[in-house]
Amino acid sequence: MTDRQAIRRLDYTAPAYLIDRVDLSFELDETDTRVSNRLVIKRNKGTAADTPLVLHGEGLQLDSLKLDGAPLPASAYQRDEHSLTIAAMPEEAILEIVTRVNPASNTSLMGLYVSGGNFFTQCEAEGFRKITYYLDRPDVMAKFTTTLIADRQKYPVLLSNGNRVGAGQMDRGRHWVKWVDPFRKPSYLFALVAGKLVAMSDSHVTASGRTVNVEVYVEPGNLDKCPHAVAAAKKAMQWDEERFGLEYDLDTYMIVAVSDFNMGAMENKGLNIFNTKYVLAKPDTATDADFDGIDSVVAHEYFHNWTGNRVTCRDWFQLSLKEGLTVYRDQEFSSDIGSRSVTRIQNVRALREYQFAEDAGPQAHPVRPDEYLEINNFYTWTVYEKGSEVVRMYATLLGREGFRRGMDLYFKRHDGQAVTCDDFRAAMADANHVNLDQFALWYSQAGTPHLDIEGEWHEAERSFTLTVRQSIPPTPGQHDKDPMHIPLALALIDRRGQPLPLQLSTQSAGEAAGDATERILELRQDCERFTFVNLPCHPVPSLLRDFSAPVTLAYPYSDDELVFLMTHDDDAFARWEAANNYAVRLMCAQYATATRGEAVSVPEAFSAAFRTLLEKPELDPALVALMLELPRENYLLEQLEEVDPVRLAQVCQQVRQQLARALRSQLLQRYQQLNDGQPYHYNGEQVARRSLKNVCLDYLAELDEGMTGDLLARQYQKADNMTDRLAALRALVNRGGGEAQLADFAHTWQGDALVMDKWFALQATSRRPGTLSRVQHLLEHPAFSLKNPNKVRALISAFCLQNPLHFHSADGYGYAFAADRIIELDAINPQIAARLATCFNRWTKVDLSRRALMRAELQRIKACAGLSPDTFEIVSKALAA
Ligand code: B3K
Ligand code: ZN
Repeated sequence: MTDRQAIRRLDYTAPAYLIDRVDLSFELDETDTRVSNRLVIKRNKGTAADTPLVLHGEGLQLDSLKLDGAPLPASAYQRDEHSLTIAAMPEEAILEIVTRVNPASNTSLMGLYVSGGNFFTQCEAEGFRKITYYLDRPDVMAKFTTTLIADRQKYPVLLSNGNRVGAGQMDRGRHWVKWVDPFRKPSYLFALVAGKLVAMSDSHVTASGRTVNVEVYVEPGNLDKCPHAVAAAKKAMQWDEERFGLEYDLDTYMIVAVSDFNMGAMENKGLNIFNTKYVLAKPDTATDADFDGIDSVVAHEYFHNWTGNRVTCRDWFQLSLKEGLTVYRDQEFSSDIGSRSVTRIQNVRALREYQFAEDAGPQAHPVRPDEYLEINNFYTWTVYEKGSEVVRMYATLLGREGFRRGMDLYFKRHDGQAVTCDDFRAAMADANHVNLDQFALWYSQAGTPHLDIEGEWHEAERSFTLTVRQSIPPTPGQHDKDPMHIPLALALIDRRGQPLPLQLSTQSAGEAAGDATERILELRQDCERFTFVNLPCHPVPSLLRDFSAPVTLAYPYSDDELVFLMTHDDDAFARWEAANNYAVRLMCAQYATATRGEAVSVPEAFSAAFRTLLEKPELDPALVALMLELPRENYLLEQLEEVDPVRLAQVCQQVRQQLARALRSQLLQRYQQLNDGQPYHYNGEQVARRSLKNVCLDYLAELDEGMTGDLLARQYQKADNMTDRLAALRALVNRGGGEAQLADFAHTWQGDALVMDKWFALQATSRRPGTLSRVQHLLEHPAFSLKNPNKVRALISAFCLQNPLHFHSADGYGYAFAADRIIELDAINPQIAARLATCFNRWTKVDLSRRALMRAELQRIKACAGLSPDTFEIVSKALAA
């Protein structure tokens, strides 16, 4: 049990006191760091004079406390586990607080901690209170000055936010560096780094002609893995100037890589701290997906400088204000520097696999949540990815220029402020003189809206009527929902694949009609009808083009219509979607077949559709690869009820095997064409070719033939890059072999933590028998550590969240393993434990005997004494399902 009270959005009140300036001084020591904190505090307007000052603080040893220069007697203040309260405060005061912390013992990786002998901080959301007493809330924005004092030899590099204004030598072999951040910021954006680091530097000249230094700091020996991150930062700077007119505002933009980090990266003002996974890369250690990931995370953190830092959140319920918007911006960046359609499909696929499941399960919450026990549990797929879809819908409704007008107004109104999602919506509405009141429901209603659509052809009138019904499923705490404002992009396609000019029956002669072949229908009611007139023939509708809204959609397409759309639709997303729908339909049907005890059998029409894709070399190989990749088990599980996940995984494999047999010669031919021996380059064309080549390889690996074994072994051995090597190794291991290659891989890469993460993950997600005992064994491997979040994600989370076949083993051992690890991790790092605990979220989806097993494990976790609020919140919500 936890004693924590839920925090509610509607209880928000403005801060009673504000902080104008903060002067921090750190005497860094691994086990005993001294933090001196001088605050210029003033009472906020409207605060009664007798209101006490309550500062946040956790795990701090208090050395001294002075108010306006005079030591405060113990009777003048109170302390408890979470706060320091001073009863009598003048209207304005200078408070000097000296505290001590032990960074070496901090395994939560929040606040100040040590990793690899260096110091790092992580303050978002509420980590600053583990460094010093403070008003640790985002609507208190202050100017920070930071002086770092440390041993010169052990910590030659001393970094903090803003500009470096001074440095010098001190007694006992120490040195100091002073930093001033000219911009007001909330405490969650504070950062310091100290240690033995080296930097790769470059510069960017902004549109207005200022030179900005770009510096990427890593541990010595890693400089050769920095160029991609440096280039990504420069591209992001250029892009934000061109697309949004936003320039960087300090002289130096710093990125520091650290291997112990709870998430991907953190946008601290001027000093972004990154998980090494999103910085370090070269072709023989990083896959194409890793390079993509670096581009998008570097861009994301850089973009936060405006959307998050210059304009920040009033309170943590508004988290999507910065996260949804910044994800939208990084997705647009990736679309512009790479392939727009591939980026969109990948983003939508991830949204549907993870966010839709979250929205349908016990942790469902609105994009702007209403309450939380632990805010760190709300850095979710809903706040980030659904939030980004909400931002994308503004752009869809208002057009690119309209969206830009809204952004310009948002910055004009709110630069330097802490604001709300409603402020953002108001800027979009006001800049475009439109009413977005109903659109507010996207922030307050949880659950994925569903559109049920029917089409009717009227031969005599040559018109086509679409009837669209919307509904939103109930979610925890929200039963009845109101209809939402949903942009539905559509086209009507004739039998030759030509999109037809769209004319609505309601359209007046004066309205711009003409030859537009795509329209955005703005849905606002439970049920609406749209009739398109003057059509030459009965069309096939292409619906929700480019995934214009985060909804599920049902339209009674025939199999033939799906095949038609997957080859003819002019919208790449819609083509992929047709292929995906067809595959989901096939696999759910085959699962039902298997459940009846009958044999799985892939109809020839389905193989034929895939064959066509393989036989057209003119198609974009990246899109073909995405269309050939079958929907994953976790996604299919969401489409079914009372599932036996092991049977589902077996059906998926049988479907893959049958497809591989039916398409053997086309797969082999395409593989050979694409395996052209070109030296590795990370560029769009090569990435696309490699993706299709490795999808072909993966299918071929299903064939029980010596030929495929040789092919895999050869690709593993000959590869000049990690993408190809890892693809071959994964397939070898899935076939139950690859022992020699696994050993070779570990031997080669034992000194590279990120590459070893791939080695762990590959074994944890393997479908070969005995995977759980292998994973248990690997917990003892010298390269594994429960204290390192990347390792936990690679081995434990990968097994529990991405290996349904073994996690859901009928004996319940997978569930017991997960629960044991969650309990163990909770004492080390509650955030990581809580994240892992989401592997039990969908326990009501599986069959009754598994349900009982999962539920029992959830109860076992919940009953543990001293459980963190993080894990408690996730587990108790799961049990309430
Ligand atoms: N804002 C950080 C996430 C902080 C997570 C705190 N538990 C990274 C990002 O979204 O850019
Ligand atoms: Zn972010």
